Amino acid sequence: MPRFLLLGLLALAAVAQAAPPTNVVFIFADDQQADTIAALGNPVIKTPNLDRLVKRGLSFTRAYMQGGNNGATCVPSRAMLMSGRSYFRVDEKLMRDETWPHAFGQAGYATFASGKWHNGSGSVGRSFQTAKAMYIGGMTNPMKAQVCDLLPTGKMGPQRLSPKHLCEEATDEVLAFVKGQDGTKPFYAYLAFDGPHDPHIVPADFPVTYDPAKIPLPANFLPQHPFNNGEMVVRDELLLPWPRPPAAIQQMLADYYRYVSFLDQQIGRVLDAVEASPAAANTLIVFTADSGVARGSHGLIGKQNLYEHSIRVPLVIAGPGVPKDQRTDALCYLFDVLPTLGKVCGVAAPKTSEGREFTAVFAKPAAAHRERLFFGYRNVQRALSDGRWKLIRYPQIERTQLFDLQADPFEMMDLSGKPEHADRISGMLGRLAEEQKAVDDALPLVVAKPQPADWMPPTKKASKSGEK
Ligand SMILES: [Ca+2]
Repeated sequence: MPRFLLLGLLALAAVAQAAPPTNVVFIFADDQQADTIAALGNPVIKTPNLDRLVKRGLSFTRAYMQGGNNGATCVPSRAMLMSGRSYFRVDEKLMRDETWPHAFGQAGYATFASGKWHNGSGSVGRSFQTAKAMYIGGMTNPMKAQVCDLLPTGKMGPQRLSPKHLCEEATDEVLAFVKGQDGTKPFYAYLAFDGPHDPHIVPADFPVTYDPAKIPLPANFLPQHPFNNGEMVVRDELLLPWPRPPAAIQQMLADYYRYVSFLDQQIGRVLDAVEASPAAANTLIVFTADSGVARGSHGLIGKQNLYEHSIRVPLVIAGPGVPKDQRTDALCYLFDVLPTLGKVCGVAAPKTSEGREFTAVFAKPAAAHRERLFFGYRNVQRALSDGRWKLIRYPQIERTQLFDLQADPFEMMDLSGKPEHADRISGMLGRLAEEQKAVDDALPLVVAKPQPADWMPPTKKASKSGEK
């Protein structure tokens, strides 16, 4: 037998024996709180399709985004996700390091993206082979979004008005990509919604609505944050006046939940399409978000803080090798997710990725992942959590909060003044400084001249700063 024929037959035999490669469909929401999924315990919201995904997969109750360096926390969060780099080292424009989607492409995957991109138009083509209906900017009316496609040159093409709600249009494009796969290559599809970020606009005929009067205020609602956290008048905080009007919070939650339900409908279309495709058995589906957000909790509206409602994110993973209808409270960062998918899919990590893969949690949901998590927001907030004890430090005002998340998941009882916790606080501050040192975070935890912690709302409308 000629040698080339023999080699060809051997190669065919190897293909026939190997398990089919694993595809990925990655769905990414914008500012979606971790507790906005009905199946995970929210008694008000309607999310039948996320509930389906929860039943099919593993839900993470302690997945977090690590921080932000301005009001637009979308930007570092997405850069961390794509690159696997931590907040303190990530290049927000994604022009310096190789990204994980690029690594999937290098490993033979067909890679595709649609929807929101917030890391500069130059980096889409560094990450994905194909991209359609990409929205490059920060905040928009999703019914009037300017989108563009990636050209074969690797640059973004001209902008055009999205014919539908941005999230629906982006979903259409992902469905077309998934349906167009012929099985010759595994695929990696990324669908990034521009919601439920405000403004909370969905098509007028979307049938799911919520009665604001029936939406409970957050358990940790306050009319005003009790002290100056260093970011009191950023854009998001100016969405509602002080003291925060309870009825306005309820209306905001009603609109926000409606948006989540609209996204849930899009997610249902994706689940249906994958389930109906030849790739159904070998596709991982991931749902997560770039951050949470406050909706009246602690007197805050935005995500420019390190409370759980703002940094904890929903994370559900379903597919081959992942247990069904299970929960895990393993601690992880968002930037651990793509290293995990890389491990499952046999994709080698980019050299600069720092995330740690957590496939051990798939095998055993009770397994631990990270021992502790470290968070930062600008030069005004740092935090450390081991899952139970959480310390937030506000260096500029010489203030520390300590919460027992087990007894007080809503962070309502600051224990920092209790003498019995003095050793714990000094220990945690020491570990916080160690975490800072490891990533060259030079922010002093103690400043020479602290500012007053007291804060009064601005009397006239403050100038808007930051966005997204
Ligand atoms: Ca966001």
